[in-house]
Amino acid sequence: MALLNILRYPDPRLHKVAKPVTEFGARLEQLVADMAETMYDAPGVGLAASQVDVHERVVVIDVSETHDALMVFVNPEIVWASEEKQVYDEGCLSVPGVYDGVERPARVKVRAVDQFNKPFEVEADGLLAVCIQHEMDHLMGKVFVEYLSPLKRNRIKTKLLKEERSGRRA
Ligand code: K1U
Ligand code: ZN
Repeated sequence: MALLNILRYPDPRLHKVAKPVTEFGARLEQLVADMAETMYDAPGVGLAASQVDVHERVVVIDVSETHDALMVFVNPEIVWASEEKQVYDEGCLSVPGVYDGVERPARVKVRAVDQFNKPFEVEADGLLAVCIQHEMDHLMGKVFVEYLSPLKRNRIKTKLLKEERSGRRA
C-alpha cells in the first residue's frame, strides 16, 4: 500500500471532472487500498480520487469512530435527496485548516458499485450524507469553498497560496 499526495486548493487539477470507471481489477483495488490508507493517515473521514489526481469516479468514506467501517463508492449516483436541508461545518483535506457551514439535503439515497463491481444502495443522513455529497462534488470538480462567498473564498485562496510559497503546512 502507499500514501498518495493530496492536491491542495487552489490547484486547478481539483476542478477536473472525473470519468466513470469501466475496468475493474487489480489496478482499481490497489487505488482503493491506497486511498483508504491516505484517508486514515490524513486523518479524514472521506477522500475522492480527484483529490489524489486520479480523475475517475471513486470515493472512500469511513465515518466510524473506530476506523473499521470503510465504504467504497465506485460510479456513485444520488438517486434521491430530501427536501429537508441541514447546515454542517465542513472541512476538506484539500483545504487544510478551513471549516465553514454548507447547506445541503439532510438525507440522500446513493446507488454505486464497490471495487469488485458489486452493486449496492445506501440511504444516509447526518455526517455520512454530508460526506457523500461533499465527495461527489469533488468528482464533479467542485470544492466546498465554492459554496462560500467570493470574499471568504479569496481569503482562503490567498492564505493557502501564502502557506504554499513559505513551505508551511496547516
Ligand atoms: O473530502 C475530504 O477532503 C475529506 C473531508 C470529508 C468531510 C468532512 C466533514 C464534512 C464534510 C466532508 C474530511 O475528512 S475533513 C477532516 C475531518 O472532517 C476529520 C478529521 C479527523 C477526524 C474526524 C474528521
Ligand atoms: Zn474535500
